[in-house]
Amino acid sequence: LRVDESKLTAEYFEQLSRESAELCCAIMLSSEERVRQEVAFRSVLEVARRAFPDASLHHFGSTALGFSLANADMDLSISLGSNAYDAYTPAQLVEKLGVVMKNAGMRDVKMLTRARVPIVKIRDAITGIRCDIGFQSKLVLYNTRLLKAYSRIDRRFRELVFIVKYWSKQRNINEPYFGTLSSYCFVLMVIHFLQIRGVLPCLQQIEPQDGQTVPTITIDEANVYFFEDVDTLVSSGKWTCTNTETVGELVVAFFKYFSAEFPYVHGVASVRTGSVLSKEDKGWTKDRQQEMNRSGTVKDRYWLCVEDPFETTNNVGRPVDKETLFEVRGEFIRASKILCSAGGVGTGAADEATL
Ligand code: 3AT
Ligand code: MG
Repeated sequence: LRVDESKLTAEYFEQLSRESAELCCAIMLSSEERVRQEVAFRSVLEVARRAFPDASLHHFGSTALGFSLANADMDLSISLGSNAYDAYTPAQLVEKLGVVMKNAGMRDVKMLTRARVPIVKIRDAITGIRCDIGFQSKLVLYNTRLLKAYSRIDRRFRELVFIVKYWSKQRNINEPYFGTLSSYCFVLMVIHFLQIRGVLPCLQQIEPQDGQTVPTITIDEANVYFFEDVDTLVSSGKWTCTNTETVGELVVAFFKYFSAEFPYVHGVASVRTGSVLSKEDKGWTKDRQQEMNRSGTVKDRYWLCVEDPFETTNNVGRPVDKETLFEVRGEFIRASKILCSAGGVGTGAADEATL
C-alpha cells in the first residue's frame, strides 16, 4: 500500500470533517422513527407475555445506543424465570415465540432456529419497525452499556462509527452470515483504534477509586466490570485526552490503520486491554469446530481477531475466512487510497458516496 497522507492539506481535513458531520446528520435515525420504535417495543412485550407471562424485554445494539442508521432493525432480548431455560431448548423458545407473534398479526415472521443465537425476526404490524428478538445472555446488555459509556466520552467516536457503518454497508462487507463482519465488530475496531490513538481510555482497566484494584463482577462467567461513571473521568484525573485530531484526520488514520498497520497475522484487537494481543497467547491460531446449543456445530476461525470485551473466548471476527479477509482488507485499502488521493494539493475532498 503506497499512500502518502503527508501530502494531505489542512483544508482537506477540514472539508472531510465537515462532510462527515453532514453525512452523520443525513443517515441518523430520526426522532420520529425513535418514537415508532418505542411503540413497537411495547407491542412486542405485550405479545411475548402471551407465550411467557414472566417475560421482560430488553433493548440492545445500535438502536438502543443511538448509533443506528435510518431503517435499522431493533435488537431485542427476552429474559425469563430460570426454569424456562431448563424446560425448553433455545430453538424451542424461538418456535414458541414465533407462533404467538404470527397469531398476533405480526408481519414477516421468520424463526431462525439454527442460527448461532436463535432469533425470531418480525415486522411490527402497526409501526412497520423490524425487530430481531432472541433470548440472548445478559452479556449483550453489558456490552451495549460499555459502548454507550465510550460514546459519552468523546463525540468523535460516534461520528467515526456512523461513517464506518455507512461505508461497510455500501461496500457489502457488513454481512456476518456471508463471511464478512457484524456492525458490532466494526464498532469494536473503531474503539480499539481510538484507544491506540489516545482518543479513548480503556474503561475496563480504570479502577473505581484511586488505590483500589480493578474488581471482578461475574455475569455468565465473564468479568463485566468497567468504569461507567464517565462524567467524572476527567474531573477525577483518571483520564486526560491528549489527542486533538479532527474527525477528518481520524477517518484517514482509521482506514490507514486497518489497511497497513494492524498486524492481521499475529494480532488480536482488544478493547478490554486497550492494546493488540497475540493470537498465540490466546490460543487463537487454528480453526476449530465447536459444539453449539444442542442444534449443531459452529466453526471458530481466527483470520481476523477482535476480542469481545467481556466474553474473552469470543472472537467477534469469527465469520471471516481467508477469502473474505482478502475482500474486507481490500476494502480498507481501497478506502484509504481514495481518501489519500482525493486530498492532495489542488483537489477537492473525497466524496463520501464513492467511498
Ligand atoms: P446494525 O445497525 O444492526 O447493522 P448493530 O450496531 O445493531 O448494527 P449488530 O446487529 O451487529 O450491531 O449487533 C447488535 C448487538 O448484538 C451488539 C452486541 O450487543 C450483540 N452482538 C452482535 N454480535 C455479537 C457477537 N459476535 N458477540 C457478542 N455479542 C454480539
Ligand atoms: Mg442490529
